Order: sequence, then structure tokens, then C-alpha cells
Amino acid sequence: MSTIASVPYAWPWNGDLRPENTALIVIDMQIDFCGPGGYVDRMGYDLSLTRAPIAPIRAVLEALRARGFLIIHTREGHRPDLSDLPPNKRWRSRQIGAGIGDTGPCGRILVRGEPGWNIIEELAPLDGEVVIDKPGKGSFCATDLELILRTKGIDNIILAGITTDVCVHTTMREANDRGFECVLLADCCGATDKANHDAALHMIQMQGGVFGCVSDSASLIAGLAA
Ligand code: C5J
Repeated sequence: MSTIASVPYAWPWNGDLRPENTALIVIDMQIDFCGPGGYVDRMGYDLSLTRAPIAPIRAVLEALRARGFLIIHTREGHRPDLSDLPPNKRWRSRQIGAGIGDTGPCGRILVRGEPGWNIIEELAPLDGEVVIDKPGKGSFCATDLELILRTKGIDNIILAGITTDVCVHTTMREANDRGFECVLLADCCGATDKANHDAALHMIQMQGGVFGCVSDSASLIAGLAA
């Protein structure tokens, strides 16, 4: 049996936590979501909230890389011709002054290949790590993530990244519906609103863990060392 301390139950449910069957997914730690001049900054939200998970994610990456776990990174972004950008998504972003596809201080907002679309240097993927480019909030929609996870024999998913209530939660829900066993690391996630972050954590814990569990970086690292 190998589990980590988490709520509402010790994760994973069956005690089978191994590098061979468990992946970390780090979601959208891009300049657009936590860097000056990026999408979130342009919307006027507090960058300290989306930057808070950087140090805990680094610690988790170090622990999991050292043990040979599968590491996956995602990037939200659209094709330069915007052919995969639904017009209503673009319209809504323009209502708040940060039009997706429009030019800002970090290049075109949430467009693949632009400076703001890059993962921040502190959490840059290592050679050989999987990077998933996704046009939506969920990491399974219009990507090959599920194929990669199934091919590599992954049952358990550890979730980190931003934002807790949008892309992380959507990905957790998608994964849970596909039968993956999920845990979200609370201090390795952040939202553009603290109350939304807290609510997102609370939702997971209902119904005996309706989408999985909530843990944190220290509990994961301690569990791995035990
Ligand atoms: C958002 C994300 N919030 N990565 N994206 O638009 O959560």
C-alpha cells in the first residue's frame, strides 16, 4: 500500500501509487497566466495569486522527476490564424480588455508561438517531458492527452497549475469521467480570485470525493519519501 495524506480519503483509493502508473500534469503555467503584461495581468487580476504555486510546483517537480514519474505540461493557446478560436470565446475576452488573439505587451494573447504563450522559465519542461497544446480549458478536449496516458499505463493523475477553478478543475473533471484517479495539490494551484480557489477545493471533497482528492505539496513529498 502506498498513499498520500489527502481529503476526503488517503490517495489513491486503492493504495497503488507508483512511478509506473502515476503522472503529474502541470497546467498552463504560462506567461499569459502569471507573467507581467500577459492575459491575466491585462484583465487586471492579482498576479500574486497565480504566481503563488510556482515554488511548490518546483518542489513537486524535483521530487517526482527524481523518482521517474511521468511529467506532463499543458499550454492553453490558439493557432496563429485563430481557426480554433470560437468567436464567442474571443468576444467575451474582449469585453474585459484582453482580447484573445489581439496584440498586447507579450505578443498576441494566448496565441501559439507568441512570447506570452510560453511556459515560465522557472517551470520550463525538461527535454523528453510531454507538452500538450490545448485550445480549450480542459486538457482532454481536442488533444492527444488521453492516448498518451493510456499508452503509458497511467491510472493516477496529480494535478497542479493555474487556474484552480477553470483549467485545472475542467481537466480534473474530464479525467475523473474517464476513470482516472485524481488528486489536486492545493498549494500548487492558484486562481484569479481566492474565494473561487477555495470553492474549487471544497467542491472536490463533496460526495466522498466527487472528482477525487485534495492534498498539498508537503503531503505528496512526505508520502513519496515514506
Ligand atoms: C483561463 C486557465 N482561466 N488556464 N485559463 O482562462 O485557467
